Amino acid sequence: MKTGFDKEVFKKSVIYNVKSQFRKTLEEATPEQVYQAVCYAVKDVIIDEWIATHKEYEKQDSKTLYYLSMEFLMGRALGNNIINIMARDEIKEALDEMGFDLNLIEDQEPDAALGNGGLGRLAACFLDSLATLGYPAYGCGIRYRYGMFKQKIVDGYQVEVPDEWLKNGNPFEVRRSEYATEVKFGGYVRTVWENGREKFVQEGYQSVMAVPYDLPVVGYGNNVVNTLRIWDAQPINTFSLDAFDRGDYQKAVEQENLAKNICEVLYPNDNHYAGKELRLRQQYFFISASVQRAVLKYMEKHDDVRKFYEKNVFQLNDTHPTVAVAELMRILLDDYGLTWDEAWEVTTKTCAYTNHTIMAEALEKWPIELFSRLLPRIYQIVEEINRRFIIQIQQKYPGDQQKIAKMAIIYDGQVKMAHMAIAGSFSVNGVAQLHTEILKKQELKDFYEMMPEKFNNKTNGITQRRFLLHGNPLLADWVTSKIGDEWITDLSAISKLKLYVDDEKCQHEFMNIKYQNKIRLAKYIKEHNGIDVDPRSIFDVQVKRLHEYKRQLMNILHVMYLYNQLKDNPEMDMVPRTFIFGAKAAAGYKRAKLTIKLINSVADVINNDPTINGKIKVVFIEDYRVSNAEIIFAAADVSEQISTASKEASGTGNMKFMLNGALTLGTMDGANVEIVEEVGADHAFIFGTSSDEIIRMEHDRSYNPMEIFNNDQDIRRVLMQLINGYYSPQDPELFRDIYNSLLNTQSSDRADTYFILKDFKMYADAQRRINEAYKDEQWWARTAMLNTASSGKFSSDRTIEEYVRDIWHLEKVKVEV
Ligand code: F58
Repeated sequence: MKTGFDKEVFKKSVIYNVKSQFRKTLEEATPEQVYQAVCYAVKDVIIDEWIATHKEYEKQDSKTLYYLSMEFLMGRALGNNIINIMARDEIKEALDEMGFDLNLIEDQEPDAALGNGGLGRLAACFLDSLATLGYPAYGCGIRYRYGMFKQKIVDGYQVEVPDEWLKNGNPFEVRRSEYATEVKFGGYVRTVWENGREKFVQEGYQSVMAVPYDLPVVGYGNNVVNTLRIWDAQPINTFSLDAFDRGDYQKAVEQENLAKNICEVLYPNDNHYAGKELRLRQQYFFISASVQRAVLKYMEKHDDVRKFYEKNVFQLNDTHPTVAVAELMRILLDDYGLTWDEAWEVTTKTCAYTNHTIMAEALEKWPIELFSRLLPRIYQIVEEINRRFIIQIQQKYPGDQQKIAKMAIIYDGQVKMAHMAIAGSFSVNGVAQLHTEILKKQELKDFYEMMPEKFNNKTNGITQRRFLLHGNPLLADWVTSKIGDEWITDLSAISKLKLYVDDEKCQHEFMNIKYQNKIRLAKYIKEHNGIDVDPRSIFDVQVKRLHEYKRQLMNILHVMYLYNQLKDNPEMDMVPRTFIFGAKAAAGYKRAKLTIKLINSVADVINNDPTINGKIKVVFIEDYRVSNAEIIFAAADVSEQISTASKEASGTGNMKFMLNGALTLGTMDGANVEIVEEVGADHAFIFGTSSDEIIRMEHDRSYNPMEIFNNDQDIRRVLMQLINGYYSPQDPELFRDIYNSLLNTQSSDRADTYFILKDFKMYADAQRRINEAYKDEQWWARTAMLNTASSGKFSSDRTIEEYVRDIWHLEKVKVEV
């Protein structure tokens, strides 16, 4: 237990901050201002540890990880920071005494939503674990002015509202203008001869200043504070008379606009890449700045850049940061004069790549024209990397043109980022066992055959500090009262709960906590949706980004099917069920948005039908995000993880539900496979076509959903309701596109691309099994507890230790203050 927190000093600090920041007394201050003042008071505590941590890193000359990622989905900082400095109770008390409720103060904070979904949240969990385990690490990303849009539901439709998360400033950030770095775009490359050597100079370029803002990443109870460094873009010279005088008016305006645009907004696509020039600019912007800084920092204390990799490792979070391979090459070649072979050795010993998806539409490919125009020097380097890589392929597979076609970095007029990431890295990892196997056997088969030693698996994880300790305080306290608090920093210890799963009193306590959390969520739903839900009903939850492969459609079709059954047979024996959805659809993803409308339309009809006695309720929670996710996971009975097998690389929501005692209803996909392995097949509801079978049907195109439609009247009835106005009387054609997607072969797409009809009856059967199982209260309580008790593997602490052991080779640092 950490000591040294002084409640009285803290109170004075809050009062002082309200005064100095807002010229107000505590009584006059708005809740938002009190929130800010509390943050500044907490920051005071953090700052000393932050400084001490970096002093220690320097002293030990530790190897440093740079986790390069376009996305960090951090959520709120205050509550998490308070927990991690181990001052939650004291701060709660202090605020109580001052007449404030900590929960309400926390609610003032906007989520830092600098990410889309799983990939961005994984990065945030990793930072939490790295700090808690005491590993020297930076997160490097972009300080988007607008994060993930806020979702409003208007008349059942998603409306995107800009996320002005920085409107009132960010109390925890520190602007580090002393580390501002120039990043160059465009122009051309001139070759000059200097001391008998070819030199490459980029000329006629436009540039921006990258200015870093540092955010503290507080480790749990260990005085370690790491840094999330997010870069902002500023014009090199603000639009100035100077330039105007020199006739450079146009250039000055352009540079100003360039800087304004780069960090404006996060691209809100999940599992789909936007081939936009601005996106590539964003990528190069934060990578160039981060890599330049990393090299400069290293050279401050070392003299041989050839040994850079001994003290630094870059983890590429998907292909988005892959330009780091070429940027590091550029710096080593052009700024430090290394030979190609020397530079390549350093680069390939520094970079490691994580793959997060096998979805073809997520694989980044840039047209050569765009790439070479925007990054002329980088493109030259990529060409040379490609040339040499092709020679390697030819040596290994003489005369095999196919191999070159499939593996080249530049091919068909495009630069293929995944291929460059693999060629330029010493490690390539998938994010769950099944996913890694599919990479090796299917998607990246040729690469795996050529360089098997690079491939490895790192099953994802989540931080229990946010998703249990912070999100579910009732359960967290209960767990601690049973088995001590070791689980907070070593989740494997949570297995000690297994001792209690047969203890009836414990079962009651566990389910009572679940019930309290369901009341909390019901209250949230009432406040935000105006819908009454019964906390005694089964809370069946699917929250995640909206994507066809995740099959929210199958879920809502099943609700329609169940409703039909109930209408036919009102006496049907069924435990009341609340189907809860939460999902953002990419702004341009029409079918996903229509699915949201369908869910809301079905909800309207069912929730307002008095004849079913409230046996089914359907709720779509608006603006699903990290902060309300914490409340949702804590309250779930059933965790819907129903992706088409092979498509969900891992999933991480599945782990958050499990930790909070929900039972998984899922396909054998992603990390579900490992969840079932841990908890046992009898304690989850597994259904559906296997990934092997799906992959086989994709190849032989043998699947025909029309057969199912013709032979199954329940399914036919549900699908007909999509086009006969049952849920959209004013516009019967409204859901035609969804109907078509399941049955009609349009253009190149196969009908029912994601095998919804194929799996539907198996899904309905699994749902029936849940209905029966829930009636056995004791079985359910035991199984729910067993899920929590079996979730130890899914801590991001475990994941990070595996990355450290196999890839990063970092050393733990101890910090005393
Ligand atoms: C997700 N990918 C995977 N991508 O879908 C999920 O299975 C996995 O658990 C998670 O990564 C963490 O490994 C994902 O979230 C994106 O959001 C990208 C954003 C940028 C454009 C391409 C998709």
